[in-house]
Amino acid sequence: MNKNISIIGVPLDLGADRRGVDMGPSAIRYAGVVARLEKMGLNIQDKGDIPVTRPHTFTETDNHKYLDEVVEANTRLAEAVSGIMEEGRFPLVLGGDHSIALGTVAGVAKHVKNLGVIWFDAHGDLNTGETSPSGNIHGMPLAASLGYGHERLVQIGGFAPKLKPENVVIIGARDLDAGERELIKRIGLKVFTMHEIDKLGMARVMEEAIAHVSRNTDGVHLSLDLDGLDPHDAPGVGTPVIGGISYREGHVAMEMLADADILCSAEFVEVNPILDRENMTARVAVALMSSAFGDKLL
Ligand code: HAR
Ligand code: MN
Ligand code: MN
Ligand code: MN
Repeated sequence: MNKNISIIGVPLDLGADRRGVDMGPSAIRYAGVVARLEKMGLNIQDKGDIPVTRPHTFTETDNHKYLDEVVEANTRLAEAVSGIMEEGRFPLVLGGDHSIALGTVAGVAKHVKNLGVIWFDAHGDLNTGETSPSGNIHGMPLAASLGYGHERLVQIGGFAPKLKPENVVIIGARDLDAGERELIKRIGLKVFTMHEIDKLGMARVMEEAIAHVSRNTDGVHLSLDLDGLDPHDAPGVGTPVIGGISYREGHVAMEMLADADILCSAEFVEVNPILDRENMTARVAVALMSSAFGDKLL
């Protein structure tokens, strides 16, 4: 596993159209991410935050809120992540709303020929402008990375698609819109909903998920939306959905990823300290990161 990690924050909330998640990177740093990972013997470089432009007024383009600003921030992020990959380091991106996956995946996919993705989320993030009930771009990044949706989102980083459907798994889904279900069936996307986690257990789900995403890939990106966890364990998120992944299930999932040694990049998104209790969700994010990087109890 790559022990040289570069952290980059993205204080973006425009993709969620809700204030607070822009403070996610600060909350995660306050929860001690750098010290925790350094203690594990990892070489950590904190590159600070990507500049995000906040508009004076609300804008919407074809059911995409703040399209210009989201594209601008993600274009910058894609360049920064690509630079980190070029240096041979592991990009660890702190969100910010989940629209930042557009930039992270673009930056990573530029350097990994067949990129696998594990997408932990209560949601599918598989909407397009046509199917989105909200116009919020954080509900669209997985679709766009697969090549579906607004051309400006699909083309972030200057190439498309970034991902093949057979190299992607979603874990923890429990709130999928009609258009998302339709796309999942049409392209045959592998989804482990809460039903499979309840029935099989997280360990079995992770065995299958890891086998699926590492079969024909050269590296795997972890995109972890904190709302994939149950709101009891991660209350500081903008769109909580009851009945989610427990802290312990998330923890063992991360340990299994570390043991499989397949990750090339990761992002932890949707931490909203305004809605949180005592920075718990940021602290959960840091704990999950340390497990994903191989922290052991003994
Ligand atoms: N599916 C809904 C939409 O598109 C809700 C998305 C909520 N978003 C996230 N992303 N936090 O996972 O608006
Ligand atoms: Mn999400
Ligand atoms: Mn979500
Ligand atoms: Mn454990």
